[in-house]
Amino acid sequence: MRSIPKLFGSAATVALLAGALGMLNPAAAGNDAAHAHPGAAGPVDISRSAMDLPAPPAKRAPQKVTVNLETVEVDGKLADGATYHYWTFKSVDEQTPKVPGPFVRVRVGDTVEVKLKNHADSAMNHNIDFHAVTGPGGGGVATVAEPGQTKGFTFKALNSGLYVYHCAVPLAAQHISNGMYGLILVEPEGGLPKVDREFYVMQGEIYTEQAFGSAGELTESYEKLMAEQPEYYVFNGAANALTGANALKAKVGETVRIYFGVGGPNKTSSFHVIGEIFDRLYQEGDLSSPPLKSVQTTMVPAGGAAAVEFKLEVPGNYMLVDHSLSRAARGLIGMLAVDGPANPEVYRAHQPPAQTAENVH
Ligand SMILES: [Cu+2]
Repeated sequence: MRSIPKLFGSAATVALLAGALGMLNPAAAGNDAAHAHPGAAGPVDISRSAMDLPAPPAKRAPQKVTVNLETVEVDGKLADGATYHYWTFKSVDEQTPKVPGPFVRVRVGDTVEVKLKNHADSAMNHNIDFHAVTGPGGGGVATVAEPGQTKGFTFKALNSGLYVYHCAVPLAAQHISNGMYGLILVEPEGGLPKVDREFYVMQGEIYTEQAFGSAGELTESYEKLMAEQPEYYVFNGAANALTGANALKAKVGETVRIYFGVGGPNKTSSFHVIGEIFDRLYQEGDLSSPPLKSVQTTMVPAGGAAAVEFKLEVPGNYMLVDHSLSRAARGLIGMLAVDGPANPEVYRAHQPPAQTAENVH
């Protein structure tokens, strides 16, 4: 059994030794065979695109759906010049593991067959707990898989809603902070209202021994995890991942929906989009009740989710934040870039905008 919490794998030990000997550099770390996923050359781009989610299903009766997932431990890019050893969920047909795990989309009444393979090269046991499941451990009890094993279970999606899934093998907080979380959407009967664009964003915390901004191969800190003092806060797995070329993109006149979840493991998010108002908010991921209207900021607990919708009237860059804003300086910032004609009736500046960081991404 490998269920005993293990905070420092052999690879991390090698890195610590190398660091102590002054040998550590990112290129060397990337070539360490103990770290690399088979076929991966060096640290992978770990951040999942916010646009990477399945299209809404056609209106249909409940049916049987299969969800095929694999757990993979892999070196990924945490920040510019910094890597981290992530633990992840990936779809079996995805080439590269990403954080968060794949967006799973079913409808209420579906019977869902879950298969979870733990990659043979894993050091740890892993499992999966879907908050959409009615049953022991949300499926976690049935899916504890040793490296190389495949486990599974079948559940009926009784409740619509937007739900978190995560690994729950002890120490669950460690598995989650290392990247083992995602969202499952259980569509209500008849589906959700049509929007022009949908996005998938999740918030997480990473507890590194090294201070925020350090270069090289960063390693996890048990003490900081227990003290709930992360060095990094991340949207979609990596610091500042959803900015620049990886920003969310839309056009003036479009309606957008953001599926937002908090993997955590520990912190509640005060989710806010600077310069926008949530026209409709599906609070707590509840898709059965009428949405709230005209909301500025919504609290999303660790292990919780919300969906927000708004129409884009004015072009520009809109920042996604947790309004506990110290976290923005620790990597927790995203951007929605909106193109299109100016709309001076709704918004106009009296002078040209200053070239601040927000305006020049
Ligand atoms: Cu795990």
